[in-house]
Amino acid sequence: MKINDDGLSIIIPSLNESENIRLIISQFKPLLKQYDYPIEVIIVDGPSNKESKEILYEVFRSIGEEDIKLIEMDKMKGYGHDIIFGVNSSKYPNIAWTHADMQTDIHDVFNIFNKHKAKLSTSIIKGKRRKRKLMDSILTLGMQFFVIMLLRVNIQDINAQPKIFSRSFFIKYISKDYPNDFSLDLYLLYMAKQNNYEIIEEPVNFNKRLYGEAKGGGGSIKNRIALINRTFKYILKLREKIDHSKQSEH
Ligand SMILES: Nc1nc2c(ncn2[C@@H]2O[C@H](COP(=O)(O)OP(=O)(O)OP(=O)(O)O)[C@@H](O)[C@H]2O)c(=O)[nH]1
Ligand SMILES: [Mg+2]
Repeated sequence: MKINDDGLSIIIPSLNESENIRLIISQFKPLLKQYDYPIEVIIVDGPSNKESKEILYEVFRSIGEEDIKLIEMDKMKGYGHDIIFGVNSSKYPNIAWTHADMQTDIHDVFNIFNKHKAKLSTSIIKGKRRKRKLMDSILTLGMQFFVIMLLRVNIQDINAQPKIFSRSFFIKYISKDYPNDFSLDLYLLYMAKQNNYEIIEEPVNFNKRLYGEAKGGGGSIKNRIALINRTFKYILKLREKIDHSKQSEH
């Protein structure tokens, strides 16, 4: 049936997002029935702190919406692990992930999907953040440089949200071997490039975090250094994997 070919599963990882959860759910709710395709939203919550869990339960008690689901992780397994767990629990042929930090406008997920959904059999779609702080843009460009030098692919603004892709791409290239941490976004885009998928970028605004704390590369200098360190290690690991597979081809 045509309508189900367009269905969209949206996975949202969250960890200690406190009031952001209330905001994100209240923004999603009116949008779920607004389009002519089915939508499900899956929040995958890590072992969040007490304050965040209380808000989460309060929101879900009064949600009255079966298309918004909650999955809770009892242990800290990582951003990548939790997103993939959410994807594996989802049902529609098109998949998106975005963040619960309210820095990416959730309308972007739908606007971008609506505009490009016909191209998902050969493309991955992602946001590209505009109007960022100079320091953040430099960090992003630095990462892009290392990726070009070491992996020989040009991927821009790796951590911009949302990411949108088909389930067939996920099953073929992502589901079997993925990083459990914040490198998942890089892995997704790298696998797209490696397998000749086009990466389509759409400009998105990137807002300031109002609640909760950054766990990835944003916020403090310490976070940024940790992100550079982690990403660099992961790029080297990916490179080793490529060298290894090239050797075994010969
Ligand atoms: N389920 C789950 N969610 C996570 C985990 N780590 C981070 N998140 C969520 O993943 C998203 C991205 O994390 P952020 O803390 O915003 O990291 P970031 O975007 O690199 O940092 P900023 O640029 O400051 O926002 C947010 O929605 C987090 O709540 C985790 O281990 N498990
Ligand atoms: Mg964030």
